[in-house]
Amino acid sequence: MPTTSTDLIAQLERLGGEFAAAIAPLADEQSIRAAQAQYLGKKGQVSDVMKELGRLPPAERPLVGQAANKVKDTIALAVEERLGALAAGRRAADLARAVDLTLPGRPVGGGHLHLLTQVRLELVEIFAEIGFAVAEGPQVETDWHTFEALAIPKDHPARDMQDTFYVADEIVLRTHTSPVQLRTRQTHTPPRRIVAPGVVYRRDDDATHSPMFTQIEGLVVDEGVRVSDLKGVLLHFVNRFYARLTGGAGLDVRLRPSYFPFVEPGVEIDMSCGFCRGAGCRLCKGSGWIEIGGAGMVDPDVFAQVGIDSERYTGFAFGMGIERMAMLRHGVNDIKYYYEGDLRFLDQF
Ligand code: FA5
Repeated sequence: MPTTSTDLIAQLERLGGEFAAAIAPLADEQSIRAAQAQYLGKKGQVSDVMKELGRLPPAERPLVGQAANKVKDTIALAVEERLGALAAGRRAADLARAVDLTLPGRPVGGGHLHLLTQVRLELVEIFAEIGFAVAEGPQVETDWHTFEALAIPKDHPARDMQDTFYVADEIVLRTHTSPVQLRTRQTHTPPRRIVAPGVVYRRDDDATHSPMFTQIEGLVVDEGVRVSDLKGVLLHFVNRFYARLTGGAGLDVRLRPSYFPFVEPGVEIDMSCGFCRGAGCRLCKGSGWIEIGGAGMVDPDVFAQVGIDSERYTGFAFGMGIERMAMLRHGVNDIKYYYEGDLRFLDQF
């Protein structure tokens, strides 16, 4: 008997009707997709019916094509509905599972501030207690602010002490926080007391030196500021910062003549060793003193650079390494521990 379009349409409609029943017992996506392929795939039952299309008079073919499209839609819809029903079933089962609301919660491991951040905030607080405000400056800095205006011209040997990363011709990664002194003096008239904590960069790398580290700069400009004021501020600082280590026993500060081009006189700051109370130990190399930074009275020429009257105003500045201060207080023996992100180290603080 010749195939008619009515036969083919009936077969297609039957397939569409069968499909939903065929997948009703299937309980996972993989078998549902396999069933879908059995109907709609290249060798599937719908394709088998469509192979007969060629035997029909051309005028009847579009009707069968339409019926085939309808079947495909019916099957796709049935797949979607079945998968949706399975997902809803899973959700309901999850919700139905007994939940004991009285059980204590699982502890969530909280983070905390990095040791260097903790120390930086603490330093700022200690200086704030005696009237210092916080100032900031850019890490990518001009050569002028970093060196020239601090009396360190291009051929000055002091540039060798701070091996520099250059970003462009006259632009550097600041090698110290001292440029913030200048920026503050440019924007604020005296009297002024600031601390400037921040990241600095040098071509340096060993157990106590890192190419990126943090310093805290201090600057006081006022009438009648003297070296004894500098020493008083430093004494306040070391005794507050290291109090936990020394159990409150007083630490001393010693200013040793040194050279920084932008201060006169320049000094190296030493504090008495908190570990051996000055008796001499491995940490202080037997000397009883530990170096913590540089300082000095601001050179009148440097004041002149930013238009401050050095007949009327005097000032002091200091700069200390934050990593080094934290190493001393917390017994950290390699500067790299700060930057490696190892939780076994970080979680101790
Ligand atoms: C200076 O940087 C001067 N700007 C300090 C200063 C400020 C002097 C104001 C006078 C007036 P110095 O290069 O010594 O000085 O560095 C200060 C401190 O930074 C050092 O004592 C040390 O604690 C720390 N430091 C220096 N280089 C490194 C480094 N590569 N890694 C870690 N800490 C460092």
